[in-house]
Amino acid sequence: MSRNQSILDLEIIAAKIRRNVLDICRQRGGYASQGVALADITAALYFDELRPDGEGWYHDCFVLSNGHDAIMTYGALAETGHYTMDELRTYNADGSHVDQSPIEGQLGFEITAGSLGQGPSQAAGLAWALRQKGSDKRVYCLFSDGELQEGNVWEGAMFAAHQKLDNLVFIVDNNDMQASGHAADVMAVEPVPEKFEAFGCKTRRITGTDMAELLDTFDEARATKDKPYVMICDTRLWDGIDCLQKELPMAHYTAKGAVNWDAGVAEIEATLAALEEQRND
Ligand SMILES: Cc1ncc(C[n+]2csc(CCOP(=O)(O)OP(=O)(O)O)c2C)c(N)n1
Ligand SMILES: [Mg+2]
Repeated sequence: MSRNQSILDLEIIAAKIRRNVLDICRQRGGYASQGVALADITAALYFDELRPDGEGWYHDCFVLSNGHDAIMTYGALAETGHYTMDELRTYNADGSHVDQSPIEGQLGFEITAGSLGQGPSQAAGLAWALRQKGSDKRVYCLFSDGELQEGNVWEGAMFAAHQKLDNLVFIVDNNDMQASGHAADVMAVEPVPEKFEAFGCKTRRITGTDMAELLDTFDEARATKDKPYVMICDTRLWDGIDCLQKELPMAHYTAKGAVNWDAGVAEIEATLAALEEQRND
């Protein structure tokens, strides 16, 4: 399929999303490590995979299940122009409408997702309803490895496979991290692909940070018939900003004073400059 954006263009957008995430979170703290790690997935989704509806929004649906990862959506929707950075800098402030875990109806958010584990089944229901209505809309749902420990996720997978929902893509942020430590230590979730395969889904394990691989995976998902598709993305917190990954590798939540934000910004600015130079060559 011909792409809307080149790989390099998307990598530049991902770097800008990472920069936005730092800018937003450094004000009062936030879920910066996830937003940074998921920037490539977010760039691919909002700038290539989700089809525009011609009215300023998207024809396809993105369902965020792990509400705290809203920061990745905010970072991207600043680049699309749906939010301003001034607005987003109120993230985590009393009285701000830019919630850390948004509620249904806020621009960019299909469901209220603070209570984890609810997204996959709601996305499966949405995909089923759209198919019943004869719609060609596709549904993409991001959820986390921590959520894999919840039964509702597997009920959603079972339903989606039984209904042959090939308009549904699950994107798992398989970062081996949950609030209280490594998922492998708290309650192991692996082998993730084999589990979804056993439920009747088609799967592929990827890094989640390689743009060419991401685009190829979305292509494969679109070409898959009669099965839901599951992308298992082995991201690691802070992927794309090495100095912060070294400084605070396990940071489910990043407090305002926990990291050297200036160093992170300097590194992402350098990455962005190098990518832009490559584009101008
Ligand atoms: C049903 C439910 N149980 C517990 C929580 C508290 N909680 C918030 S984030 C989180 C960690 C979940 O793991 P994951 O989403 O993989 O964390 P991340 O990789 O983003 O750090 C937990 C347990 C919650 N929000 N909802
Ligand atoms: Mg996790």
